[in-house]
This record gives sequence, C-alpha cells and structure tokens, in this order.
Amino acid sequence: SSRASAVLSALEIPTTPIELPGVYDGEWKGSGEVFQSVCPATGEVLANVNSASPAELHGALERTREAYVYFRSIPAPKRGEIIRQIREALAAKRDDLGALVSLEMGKIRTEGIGEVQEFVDICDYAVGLSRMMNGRVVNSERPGHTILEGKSRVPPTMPHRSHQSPTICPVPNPLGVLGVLSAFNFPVAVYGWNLAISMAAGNATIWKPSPSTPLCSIAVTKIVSGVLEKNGVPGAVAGLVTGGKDVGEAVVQSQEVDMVSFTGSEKVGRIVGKNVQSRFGKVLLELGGNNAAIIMPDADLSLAVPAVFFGSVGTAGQRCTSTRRLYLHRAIAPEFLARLQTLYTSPALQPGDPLDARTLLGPLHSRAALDIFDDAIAELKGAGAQIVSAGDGSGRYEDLTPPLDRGNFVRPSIALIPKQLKSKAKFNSKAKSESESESVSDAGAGALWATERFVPVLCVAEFDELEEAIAWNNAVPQGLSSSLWTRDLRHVGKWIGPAGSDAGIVNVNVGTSGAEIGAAFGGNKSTGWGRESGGDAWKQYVRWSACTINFSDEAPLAQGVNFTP
Ligand code: UN1
Repeated sequence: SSRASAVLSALEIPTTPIELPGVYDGEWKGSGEVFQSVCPATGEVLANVNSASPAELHGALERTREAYVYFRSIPAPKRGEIIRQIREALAAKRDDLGALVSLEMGKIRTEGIGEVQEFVDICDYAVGLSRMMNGRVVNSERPGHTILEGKSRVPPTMPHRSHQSPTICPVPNPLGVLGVLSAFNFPVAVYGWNLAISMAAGNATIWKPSPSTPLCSIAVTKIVSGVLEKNGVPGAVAGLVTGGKDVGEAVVQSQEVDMVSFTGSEKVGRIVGKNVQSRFGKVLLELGGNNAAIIMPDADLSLAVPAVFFGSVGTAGQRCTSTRRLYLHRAIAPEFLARLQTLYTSPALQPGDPLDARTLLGPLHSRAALDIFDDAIAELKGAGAQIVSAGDGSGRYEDLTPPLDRGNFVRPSIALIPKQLKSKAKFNSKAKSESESESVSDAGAGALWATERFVPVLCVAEFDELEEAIAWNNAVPQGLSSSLWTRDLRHVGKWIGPAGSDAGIVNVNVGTSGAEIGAAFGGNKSTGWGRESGGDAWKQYVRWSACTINFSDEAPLAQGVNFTP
C-alpha cells in the first residue's frame, strides 16, 4: 500500500521487489527460510525477508569474532566517537524509524518515536561511558604490591583471544562477542541498549531479532552499518541474523558468543539461561513482567489514574513493564475505578491506525495474541472475576472500517477480582512465609495473578493495609516493575526498604512503565535478574580481572604464609 511504501522508502528500504536480505555481516545476504513481515493493524504483508541459512549464520559468527578482534584495540573514547555518530544518524531518522516501528510492531506514533528516542538516549549515555569505564586500584596487604582490578589476562589456549595488551591497563577489558535476542514489543530500543553499551565496552554484537519484526532490524542495521563503514570499522561489529528458533538456538549455543542478552518469555528464558550456563557463557535475561500498582488513600488521584491508564493500556498492554495488577485501598477504590473506567470508555480510545498521530489504541502484534486475550478473559470470568470495561465483554470491536477490520484489535479490559476468591495455585512465594496476612494466597498469589499475559487486561483487587498490598505485590514469580502512589513518607520508607517491593524497578508516584535509560533496567526472580541500559549494567559487558603486581624485590605470600624449606 502507499501507506507502507511511504514509511519504507523514507528509510531506503526498497518496496519492490518485496523480498529482502535479512543477514548483515559486512555484506547483506540471506538465503534461509523466508519470514513475512505483516502489519498488525491491517493484515497487509509488508515484505518477505530471507533469513540466515546455517552456513550464513556460521559465517556471520566468524565475521563477528574477527570484528571483535579489530574493535577491542580501538581506544574506548574513539569507540565513543563512533557511537556519537550513530546517535546522530539515528536522531536524523528518528521519526521515520518510529513510523516503521508503528507500521510493523503496531505501537502508536508517539510510542514508536519514543522507542527510537530511547536508542538515541542510550547512545548519549554510552558515549559518556566510553570515558568512564574505569577499574580500581586496591590496597595490598603486602609491601611493594598493588592490586589493579580490571586488568585481564587472556587465556593463551584460545587462539582467537590471544591478543595481549602491551601495557598495564587497570581498566576492564572487552568481553568478546555479544548475542542479542530481542522481542517484538521493543524491536529497536532493547537492541539499542545492548549495542551502545557493548560497543563502548569494545565488543562486537550479533543481533537475532524477533522473526516478526525483521524490517525494524534491517532499517536499524542499515543506519548503524553506514556509520561503521564510514569509519572504516568492520560492519560485523553490529551484525544481524534474522531468523526463527533455529537461528536463535545456534546463537545461544555458539562458543563464539561470550554473552547472550535475551528478552522474552520466562518459558524460553529458562531454556536460554540453562543452555548458556551449561557452556559457561554469560547470560543476561529480561523475562516476564507482572507489574503491580498500589494506590494508597492519600494518593493524588489526578496523577495516579492517568498513570495506571497509560501503564495498562499504553502499547496495548504489550510492554514488559505494563501495569497488569492494580491494588486499590478500600477507601478510594470506588472513586478510582470510576475515574479509570471513564478513561477506558473514552471515545479517544477507539482503535486506529498506529501511524495516525491521534490514535491511542493500536493492535496486538500477532493473531496468536488474540487467542491469549480471549483465553485470559474467559479464564478470569470463569473464576468469578467481573469484567467492568466497555463492550459486551467479548473484548472484540465490531464494525471497524477497512482495512482496520483485518487488524488485531482488542478492547482493553479491567477485571475485578473478589478478594475472597480462593486460589487454585500451588505457587509458594517467599513473601507468603513472611506475611501476616492469610489473604496473600487468595488475592496475591492465585493462578489468576501469577501469569504474565501480554495483553491489555488489568486485574484489580482491594486491600486494607499497605503490608497486605506489598505482600500481594511480591507474591508472584515475576519481579520487574512496581509502583506505589502515596504522599506519606512512612509508606515510601516501607515500600523501598527491606520489607518492601522485591521488584527490580520500585517506583513512587511514577507508573510501572516508561523507564528512562539512566537507571539499570531489569527484574528479579523469574524476570531473570538481568540489568540493561543505565546504572551499573555496563559492568556485565566487560571482562573483569584482579591483577596483583609486585614492584618490590621480595616475594612475600599473602596471609603471612611461610613456605620456605
Ligand atoms: C520492554 O517492555 O521490553 O520502561 C522494555 C519501559 C520502556 C522499556 C520497556 N522504557 O516501559
């Protein structure tokens, strides 16, 4: 359609022929299985992408290793300068690339652009980092000795890792090759977090994107590789291998890949984690989120209601950080719900073309997600929950005008779960043993609450005491994001303290989703404990060593050990 070709041609992606190479390792290629890119709002086929054949994947992994050997000896601030140029190239295409995210993933215009902005922001961060990834000098207990933490010795048994640094450098060294396996819901930003930090660290990165968002990965790789080539850097510093499960598994199992950064389901993450660990590789997992917002009676509802609305309906509920559980204090529950329902039923929430700047509600990304949505509603109703959003409760829209009638639209839904609903789940949370409250197992840890469903369904329950709500917050397997709304400092203290939220993101008067890049992003428990983006996340992308140097003419043993015959 002209709608699609306008978006694609702005990014110099040819629309005829509709078949595109989906592998880049310095050159574009692709002769493996063909993957279709489908617009989730209209059902239109946007392109067929030729993924990596096993031989192409093998070659790409080799090129990536070679690119690493080249790139690791470029001084970090010089690498930072290349990241700065990538930042500029992305910023120049921000709106065009954002439009492609909307077209292919289905998120609305402002969120598509915001996602590219997130890549731009992390580049800024990584440019700074390229001058700040310092090691430490540690005091030795032995005279004439000093300990440099960061300096790494290279195992001589690995030929491709045999390059020795000529000088003592008390800084962390590059790690090697990073494999990034990203998800459909953030087809640009999550790769950006990994690539920018990985490049600053001196690694080469190979990207296996979601099979259903190949165009986003091709467009990003074109922009990045253009900058690399201009700087005479091997393109495989930022390689791309599109494909399905086979390609992902091969990246996970390859000894050439020193670290795997995986974003996706807990189910697949469990397999990825085990496989990478079994070959002693490093792994960074960003798995399920099942994020709760807790509203205290003293909360400013004029801020809390829109934040919960954005958290639960934004991106049609398809962020890892989407608000999936809402715990309302009994005193404000009726008013809060009434105000939230008003937003859910607002005419502005009509399904629309994500490319249209007025649209607030885009489609689900895949046809399969429609079944997940239907099953979720059926399961909740079956368990006695009351669906209080608009419509007949079926969650589907009738009478959408073509071509949107072929889109994967569902009605964002609120499910009220009675507190007395007995749980059928056997889930045993740590919080439970600590908790004074019997009801944790009812409203907190039931099967209804314990699963991440990647659709816009918000489960709601009422509570009486903050402790009870915190126990519910913690009583699910996942631990990504959480949000407390209050003006009372004492509540804040509890929430962020040792008996507070056990999630990786613990917000106060800020919703569960939409984190900035400055803080480390990631979650605890079954979310996988990984941290990406800001904070100390970079420390995972380098090779740490402690290096004790003896500057003296004696060679004393530590701990005063005497081994003189
Ligand atoms: C994701 O959903 O995988 O905090 C990432 C947020 C975004 C990133 C979400 N900055 O919602």
